[in-house]
Amino acid sequence: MAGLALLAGVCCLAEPAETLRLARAPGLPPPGAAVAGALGRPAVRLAGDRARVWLVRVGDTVAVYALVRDPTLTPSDEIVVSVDPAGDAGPAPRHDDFQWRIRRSLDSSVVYRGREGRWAPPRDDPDWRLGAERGGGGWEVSAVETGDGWCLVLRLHAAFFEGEAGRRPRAAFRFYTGEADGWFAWPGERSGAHPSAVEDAPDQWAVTVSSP
Ligand SMILES: [Ca+2]
Repeated sequence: MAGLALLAGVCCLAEPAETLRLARAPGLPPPGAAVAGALGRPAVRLAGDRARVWLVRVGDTVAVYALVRDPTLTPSDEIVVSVDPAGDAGPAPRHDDFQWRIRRSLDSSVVYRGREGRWAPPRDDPDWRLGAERGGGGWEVSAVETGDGWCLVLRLHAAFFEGEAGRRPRAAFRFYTGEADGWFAWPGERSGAHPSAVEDAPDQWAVTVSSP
């Protein structure tokens, strides 16, 4: 029986990760509703296209585009982009892991780094907010209203997506529209857990694959 239980455990651990397509593009369009036409097929689409994500590389930049249909602006509207640059897929955030918790009101956004299994804000200051800044070390954020929602572009230096020791980097996304049914996470949340649980578990994130 112990052998069977062990086998079942191995079976679940071996479940393949989702893949996230990193596309090449001739240029980076400005944020707005038009990105859907400019960038073609999204890498991620959620809840009947209520939320879409594209991951695009141009030169030394990898840009995350997210387009959300959310007509009602609330202070808690947010898009969370989590990246595991080394692709070591820890069960909890590690030192190489980054998380951008971007609010629709950009000033309220927070950038976290993994530290000893948790997400730590800059200088470990729980009151840290982006304020008037729009970037930091190797990243830059912009967002616009689209009429029926908003569009985010997070430009990252390609070093965030180089991987390490043959491992591909991983990433995950989570959206919140301020409504009770407005939580969307990708990859899928752990069964029975809140959609936000996946952003604390790099081993649940999608493996990036570059398309030619
Ligand atoms: Ca909203």
